Amino acid sequence: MTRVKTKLIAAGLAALALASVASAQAPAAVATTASPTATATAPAAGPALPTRGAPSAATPAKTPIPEFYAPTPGVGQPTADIGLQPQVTELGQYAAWFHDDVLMPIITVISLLVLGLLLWVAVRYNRRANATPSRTSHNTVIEIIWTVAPVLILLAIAVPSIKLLAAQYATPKPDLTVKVIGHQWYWSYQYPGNGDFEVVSNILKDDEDKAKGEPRQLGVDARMVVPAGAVVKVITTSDDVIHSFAVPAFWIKMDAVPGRLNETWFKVDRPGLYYGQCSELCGARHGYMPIAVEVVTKDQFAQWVKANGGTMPGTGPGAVKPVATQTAAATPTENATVAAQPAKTN
Ligand SMILES: [Cu+2]
Repeated sequence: MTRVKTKLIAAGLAALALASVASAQAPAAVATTASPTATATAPAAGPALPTRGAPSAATPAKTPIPEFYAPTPGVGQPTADIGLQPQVTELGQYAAWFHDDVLMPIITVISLLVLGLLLWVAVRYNRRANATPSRTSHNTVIEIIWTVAPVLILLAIAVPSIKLLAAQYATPKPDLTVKVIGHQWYWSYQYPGNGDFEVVSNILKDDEDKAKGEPRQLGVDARMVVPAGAVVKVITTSDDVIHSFAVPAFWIKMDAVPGRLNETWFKVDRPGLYYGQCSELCGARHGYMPIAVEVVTKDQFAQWVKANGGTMPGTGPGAVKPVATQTAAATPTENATVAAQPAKTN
């Protein structure tokens, strides 16, 4: 054990020494770059290094990508009020009711009851007020009450709670699937059913937010767009570390884990702009990868898909072509199998 300890201490000391060497060298490096010769050659040094998340800025869009809605104050973004954001999905409304009208009253009543009991005991049964205490050690009635009452309360909470949990994980037949990919530190959205185009979404600068009237640090250069009234299946995954895709007004939060596909869903009937944020600490710029989901009408959605170079299912050439090739390729094989089977069984 002592040998291991000594080794650990030695390793620690070595690391410290290395760190101090590195910090001592750092100012020297800065001084070199700041020297007049370096400054003079700097403009001819070559193209700037590409930054991660730059592709959206680098690829010029052919058609301007339309944006349909401005943010509504108090909806789909944080407010100064205590409590949940106004919910715009059915599940969110159920969850808000459960929180506000079931859990909060139960919690309040229990807290007040316990506080009352404590005060009662402290006042009525202290040494001065009750000099000769009772020797009671059992009381069947009270013991049954304090066992059964919590069980009933827990059951009353468990039923709506499990119902909500189950509904969150039971995606109805989706009208649209969006694959959400977390990156350090931006989001990208793929639309596999619409020609598989991808939207890369980066945070806006403060002055850009101001100019567009978007809440600070929540505006993005390319929004995730979905049609109103459609069941949207969201598949989350990640490019690097664990992120979490969360939009509070939709009551959704799903981890985006590298190498894994997670699933959640939402259906919003009211068109508008709703914001969220990455909700899993993912590194230095975790706080700067906002989510902006724009819920639009079906026509607006088709327009947006077209502007991104995608196709609507069943309309564009991209949608028809694979189906036709598939049928052509599949039919002879299927026929062959069907024809071969009776021969084999006989
Ligand atoms: Cu993140």
